[in-house]
Amino acid sequence: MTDQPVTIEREGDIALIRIDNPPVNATGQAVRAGIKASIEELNAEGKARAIAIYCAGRTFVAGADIREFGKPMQPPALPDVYNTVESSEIPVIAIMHGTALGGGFELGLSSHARIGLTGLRVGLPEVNIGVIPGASGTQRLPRLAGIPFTLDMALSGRMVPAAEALEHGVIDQLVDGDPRDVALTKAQEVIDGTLVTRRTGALETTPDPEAIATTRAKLEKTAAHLFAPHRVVDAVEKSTGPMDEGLKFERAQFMACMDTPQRAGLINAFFAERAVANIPEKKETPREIASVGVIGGGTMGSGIATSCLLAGLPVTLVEVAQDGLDRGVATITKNLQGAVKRGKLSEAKYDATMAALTPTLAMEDLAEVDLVIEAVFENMDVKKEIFGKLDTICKPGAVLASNTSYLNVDEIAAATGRPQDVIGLHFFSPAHVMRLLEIVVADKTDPAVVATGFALAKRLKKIGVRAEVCDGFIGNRILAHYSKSASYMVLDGASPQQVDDALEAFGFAMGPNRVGDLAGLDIGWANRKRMADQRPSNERYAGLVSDALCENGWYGRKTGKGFYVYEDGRETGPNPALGDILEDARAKDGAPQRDYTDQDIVDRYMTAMISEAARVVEDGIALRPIDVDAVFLFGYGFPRFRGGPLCYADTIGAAELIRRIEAYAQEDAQYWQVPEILRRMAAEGGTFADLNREG
Ligand code: T1G
Repeated sequence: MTDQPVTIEREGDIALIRIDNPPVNATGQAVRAGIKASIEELNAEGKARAIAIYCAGRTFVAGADIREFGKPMQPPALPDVYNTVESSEIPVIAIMHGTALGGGFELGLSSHARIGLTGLRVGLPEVNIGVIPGASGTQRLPRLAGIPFTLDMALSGRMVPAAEALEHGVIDQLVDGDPRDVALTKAQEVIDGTLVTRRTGALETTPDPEAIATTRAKLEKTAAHLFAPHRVVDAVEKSTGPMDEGLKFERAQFMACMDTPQRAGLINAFFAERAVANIPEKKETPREIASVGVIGGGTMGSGIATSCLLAGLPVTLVEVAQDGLDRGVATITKNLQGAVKRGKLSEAKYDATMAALTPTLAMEDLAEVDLVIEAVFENMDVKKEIFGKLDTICKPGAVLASNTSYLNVDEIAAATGRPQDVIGLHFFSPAHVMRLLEIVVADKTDPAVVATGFALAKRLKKIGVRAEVCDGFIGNRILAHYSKSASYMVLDGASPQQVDDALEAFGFAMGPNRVGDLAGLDIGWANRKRMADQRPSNERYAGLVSDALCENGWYGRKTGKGFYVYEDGRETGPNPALGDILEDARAKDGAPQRDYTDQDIVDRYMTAMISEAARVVEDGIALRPIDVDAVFLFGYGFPRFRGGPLCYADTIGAAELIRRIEAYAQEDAQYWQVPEILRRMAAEGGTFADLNREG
């Protein structure tokens, strides 16, 4: 923050109000106070005949300062500032460039005319962070552009390109030029009378009860579990009445949203995406990655290759046999054609992107690539053999990465004479769609190679999260723990469908049994067999039901049956054989049967997830709680409005979490153990959010 983020520049009859508050000119307290004081000063002086507000830097005001959210608001409140702008006797125009979002767009709406610069995008993204436009957006935009367009903008949160904004009368002109130059020119036009100005508040909103009703009905289906979207509709509906009443109503709805855990969760999700880039190695210079080799043309390898090709990186795809190579190329082709359909890749670029793929059966063809990503099946011996060969083939300084999802990257690195060049790059399937990339740092990984992993994540438009080596790194280690709690509840008497439905009502896109059916129950089955000799003898076996399904060849969707039956890709109901399988498994397990409410299911499942997530932070596998939140938000379908497992943990509190774990431990002391970090938190009254601030 510069010491004077808002300054007045006087040029004859023109007054410019310049906002300079990097990085995005957010309306922090000093900016709010500066805008209000400047308008008041200029009106008191009575000399200027036109005022133009513009911003320094890469964008016009991009919104309120969301770092202030959840803290006591320091006056002046943004609505008061913008009422001062609108009621200025001297005409005020806004010169908007970059991304004029939220409170920034509302500053424009409160001005008496809006000039967009080429490349401008406007938006009301507040609903994405759990609130509603709180500084007149729901009252002024309908007056300019109507209720339907306002509902579209405020409920989608999308960025509207300048041409569309001009078409809807949201901006008055769209011009080229430097913000300050345009500010002077347009202010002069106001004085000359060639640029007409008007107060938005003086306009009337055209009522549209049908749009309101249709939108309400749609939100009941798509956003029943969310709070803010419904408040948007209520506030926009009020814009057909007197402005002061509408503004008061809007403020009340905004403050109600501010108090919700959903706002805290969505803000955490917003910052999680950015906080994870704050790593110890961030000052290191990444190695140049201009070409990539991918070993393995299976689901993961072809997904990774697709992701690199879409980022403009040439890829050499290596397989051991022609049929595997052909399958890989076919999958990549299908993925890229899908990208064209989804508008992620232009038709024109499709051919060039495909041409950047070099399929080969010779690993020697990787001699000159800057980065190799191994994506073969999860067998340590096979990986060691591959890395041993890469050591002899690849040029010095090439980064050698494994896409392993849980194996020890230190061991893989030890198979080479260059462990400093080895790193884990754990992609999530489908690799060209899922945004998460776990970047696994082995003991000897060079810090520059870690920075290279993060630079690659950015290039691939993924969210890189730093992880240390352990079985399953961050996400899969925690998943391996909490997924047992779901299996235990089924053995205790809950039906798989009740577990799934309860967790989907909590906000998960899919319950754990449906996820198992989707991914393939045989994967977990193989894992349990792999880990059998490492399983503690006193651990309650969680695989009885799933093993029985697999022994019948019921792996889930891919075999038409798993926990559920699938016909033409659609789930038609629970597997009819489940009754006998459950009876037999429960008899073998021997635990007393019990009834679970949906809340019990959520509490146990989330407490299990939180306890292992806490241990992952405690063990230093993840840098901070917010890194674990990012893993689950962007890799495991965790409900965004809850902010991530450890953000959600703060809504429960350490003391209550300990109480729950100790109560559950009465049934199974091996599985339910209180993490030390929770005990310290309870003793100090701390939260995971505190640890993020320390991290
Ligand atoms: N407040 C505080 N910091 C912000 C911020 C904001 N609104 N927006 C971005 N930053 C920080 C961000 O954390 C990062 O910090 C740096 O700026 C660059 O951001 C009353 C109540 C503007 C499109 O929701 O969509 O107005 O990590 O990495 O990719 O009705 O940031 O460098 O320390 O994202 O070029 C409404 C949110 C707020 C906009 C730029 N506005 N921001 O993207 O850079 S609520 C928003 C964005 C509101 C009113 C209501 C994007 C961007 P650091 P970045 P980018």
